[in-house]
Amino acid sequence: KYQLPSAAKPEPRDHVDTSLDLSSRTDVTTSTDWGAPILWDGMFDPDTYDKYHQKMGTSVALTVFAVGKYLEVYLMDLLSSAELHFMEGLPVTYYVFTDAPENVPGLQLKTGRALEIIKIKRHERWEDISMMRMKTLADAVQTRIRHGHRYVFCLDVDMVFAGRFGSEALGESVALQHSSFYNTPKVRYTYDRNPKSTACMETGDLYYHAAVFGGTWESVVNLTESCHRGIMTDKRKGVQALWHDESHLNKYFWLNKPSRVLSPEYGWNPLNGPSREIHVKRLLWAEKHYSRLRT
Ligand code: 2GW
Ligand code: MN
Repeated sequence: KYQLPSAAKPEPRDHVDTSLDLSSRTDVTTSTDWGAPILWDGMFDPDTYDKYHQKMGTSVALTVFAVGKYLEVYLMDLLSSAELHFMEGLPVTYYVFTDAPENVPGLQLKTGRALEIIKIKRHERWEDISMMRMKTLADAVQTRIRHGHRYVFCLDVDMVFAGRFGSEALGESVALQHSSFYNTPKVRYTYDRNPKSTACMETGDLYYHAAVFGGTWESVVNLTESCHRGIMTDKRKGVQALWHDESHLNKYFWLNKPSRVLSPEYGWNPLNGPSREIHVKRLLWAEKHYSRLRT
């Protein structure tokens, strides 16, 4: 049901890849075992990517789920910060999936940018709110997003942009290295280890954060459908993977190697404290307001 690892290769069509300088950073790992770049500040010239994608007419979709209290608590900060930092200079459509479209705040968008609201049902269990995003995304990308956008980025809503998150991040299949694990030994990675779950894995490459993933619309369909199949197989057996959709995402990227990996600059947890390797914070975890969210 999952594609074989051999099906994964670094994106060959993305000619601007040759403008990455993997040796410009010696303090961090800049490439994976299979040759995918891990993007760190200093490895690329932002203008090269912007000019290339402007010439190509690249258009990007950003999807986000804001169900229940997450709408009022997080959505506005994410979207307004995205206006400043996400794919600046390229056409972008935000797809907001929510159970309460009437509560989506009005927002003045820049030229070339649009917001679409898709009404969804609210799942009873919070694990399902998170996991069922995979199914909703698979459907939405195939029925509408793919017609207007070559690339899709799928984000958690509890995030805030703080620096450039630009066209250098675009690629065939894009994963984010989890900021809590980029410096830790593999044995500490919190993969699902339950043999009863389809997400189970004994070993892996990196630990990826499900808060950000993306790529071409075709690869996002492949990812979201594969993860959803795994989630549903588990459900039929009464099993739930340790970190829900994130466990399935890690299994997927183990079997289908990403062509591009984003360093933790693209998903930094401010509670991690200062780190010498992090020169730019591009996207931050927002604060967890548990008292407001889980009541
Ligand atoms: C989630 C947990 C508990 C209570 C409510 C919710 C909830 C999530 C909600 O009420 N409304 C809602 O819209 N969500 C959406 O699911 C929202 O987009 C949110 O960003 C996403 C994932 O939930 P979140 O951000 O609270 O979970 P994290 O930050 O611990 O996320 C990691 O682990 C998750 C699985 O447990 C996912 O894999 C997620 O992608 C990871 O970043
Ligand atoms: Mn989150």
